Amino acid sequence: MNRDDFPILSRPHPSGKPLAYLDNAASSQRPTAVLDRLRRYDEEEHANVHRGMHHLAELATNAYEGARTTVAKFLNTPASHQLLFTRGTTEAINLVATGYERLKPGDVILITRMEHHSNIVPWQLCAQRTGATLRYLDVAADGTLGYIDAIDFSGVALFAVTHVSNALGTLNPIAELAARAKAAGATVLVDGAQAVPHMPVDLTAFAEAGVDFYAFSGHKLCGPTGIGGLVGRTSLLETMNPFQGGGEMIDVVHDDYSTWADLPYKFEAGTPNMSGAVGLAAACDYLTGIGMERIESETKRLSALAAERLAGVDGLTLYGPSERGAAVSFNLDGIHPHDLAQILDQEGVAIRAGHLCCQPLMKVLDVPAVARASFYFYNTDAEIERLLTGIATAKRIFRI
Ligand code: 7TS
Repeated sequence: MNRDDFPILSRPHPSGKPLAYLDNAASSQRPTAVLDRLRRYDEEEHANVHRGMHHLAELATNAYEGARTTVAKFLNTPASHQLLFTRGTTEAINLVATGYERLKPGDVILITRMEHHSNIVPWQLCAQRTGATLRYLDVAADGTLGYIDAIDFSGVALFAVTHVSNALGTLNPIAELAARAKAAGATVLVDGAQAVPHMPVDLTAFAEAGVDFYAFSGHKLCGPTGIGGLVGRTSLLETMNPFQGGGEMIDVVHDDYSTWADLPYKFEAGTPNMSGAVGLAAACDYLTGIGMERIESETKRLSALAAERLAGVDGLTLYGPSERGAAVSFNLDGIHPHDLAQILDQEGVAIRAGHLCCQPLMKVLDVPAVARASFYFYNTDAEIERLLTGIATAKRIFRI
């Protein structure tokens, strides 16, 4: 679908074979619409935002604030001041984990064993600083969080969970989880890095269900690197400490203390990533043009097809639930995932291998690493067949 919009997908590959890019969970590619918009911003609209009194500063400010409105609308955010631009998901979660000062000794921070390190390590640091206790929710054998009503949220002050697992592809029932956590009095943060690229996300509905913070990255949804965001509940953002100090985020600077600017600027110290925001907005417009429902069904179709084809390979273990997002992880008996990835690269097929920044999950799976193919709407059935052919080649080379 829309493959011709992505120049990089037809670039030559050193193998002499066409590129089959199956590493979209790590980063997606950028369509011409986004590349053109970035170039236009740089050639015609760039200056520093909010500061200048001149024409270009006004154009840059309009482009940056226009981007906020577009991205906020893409996620159906209740109000655009609730969208803070960050470098990505990692920075968004760190912003909450360092600024959310209500945690105290005895409070529980609950996360799950399927989290990416960026939704684990900031909470470890937060627990060490505040004296709160970090607790893990287990992953059931089927790769889900199991029966939601059975989760013990007692004493949980903060619950952080991924919307979609980057390793298992698990689609977590966020509204249900948030409602249960909220009923127990917890603040709820959702890592949306693997969800926003692939499905319509309605943050107004999520906020009503109990989600307080939602983090995402632009580079996984056809946008540039170095830009993403955090959408937060206004009342919490207003009472949280700023993440960084500097220009733009202050109201008045006295000798010994300062007062803060209104939202969202309180959390956007220094010159922001204007071109990144503009590129991200162009990516949102591009995806909206295709339709997020269409994107969701195409990605699910591709990952289901890949899972079905992989399940038929002798000696292959597939991880994750039967209904998945875009990521399909597996291991082949007798071949380390790194070796497999290298052989596939020689066939022009790009996958990811390793712990996928999910070491606690690797312990649950009892493996040091996995191989992962991850899809986006521009992938094809033929690329899945090339993955299968590459796996057959690897088995021949390793004589298994
Ligand atoms: N959360 C999830 C669920 C992710 O998949 C990732 C990146 C992040 C957070 C961090 O996002 P960042 O943009 O701030 O780096 N995931 C991957 C991956 O699966 N392979 O490479 C990066």
